Amino acid sequence: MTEPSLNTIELAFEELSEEQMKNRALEFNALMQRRRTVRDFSSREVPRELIDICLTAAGSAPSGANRQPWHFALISDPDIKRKIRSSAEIEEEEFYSKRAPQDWLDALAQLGTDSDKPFLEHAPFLIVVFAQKFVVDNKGNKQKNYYVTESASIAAGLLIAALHNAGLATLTHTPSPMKFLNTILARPSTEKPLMVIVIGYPKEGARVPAIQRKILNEFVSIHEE
Ligand code: IYR
Repeated sequence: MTEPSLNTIELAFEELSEEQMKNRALEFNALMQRRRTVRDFSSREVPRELIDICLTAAGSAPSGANRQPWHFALISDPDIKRKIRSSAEIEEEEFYSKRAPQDWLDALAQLGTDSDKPFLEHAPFLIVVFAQKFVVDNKGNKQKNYYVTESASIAAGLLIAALHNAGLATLTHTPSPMKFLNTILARPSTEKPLMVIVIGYPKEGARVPAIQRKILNEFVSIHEE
């Protein structure tokens, strides 16, 4: 029995037959296996409503103490996109020419990435995912959040899946360091930028690296009775 003081509502659990469960699992897996990170974006417009729906889905993520410690900055303004591109390229230039150790550059070789980031300007939407370390209330009191990186990353994962499901292409971009995103987007220093999600349609004829996903037994260990 639940504590009488705890405010609860009935769980809206949808009971499925085993056959339905398997079909849904197979269908979802097939959908997700078709997701690829795209780096060549068309500037073709994307309906704004789709993005709002996918963001709403992302906001359903579980979070530490239900603090929902994420903020998503949705950007389509060309001036802001240009600023983000130019700041990211400065950092990336440093990364590729100086900061990155050789083993990191070797690991990236299969992806064909470099410091040029035209998609930051040309894709119709960018979403910057921020993790809220603290929330400051209107009296100036700092309220701490919990598991902020984990929670905001789960929300970001749901967003990427939702966008893919809606028929859009994404790129998870992580310029490093990312502090410039707080400045450009006027976000408080209590928020840590985690990643930029680039959203749009792929450029016609876009190609992606011929890389493989690990198979199940390469990333799962079984601990059965
Ligand atoms: N942030 C750089 C480098 C980069 C790093 C990793 I790890 C990648 O998976 C891909 C790129 C860039 O965006 O080019």
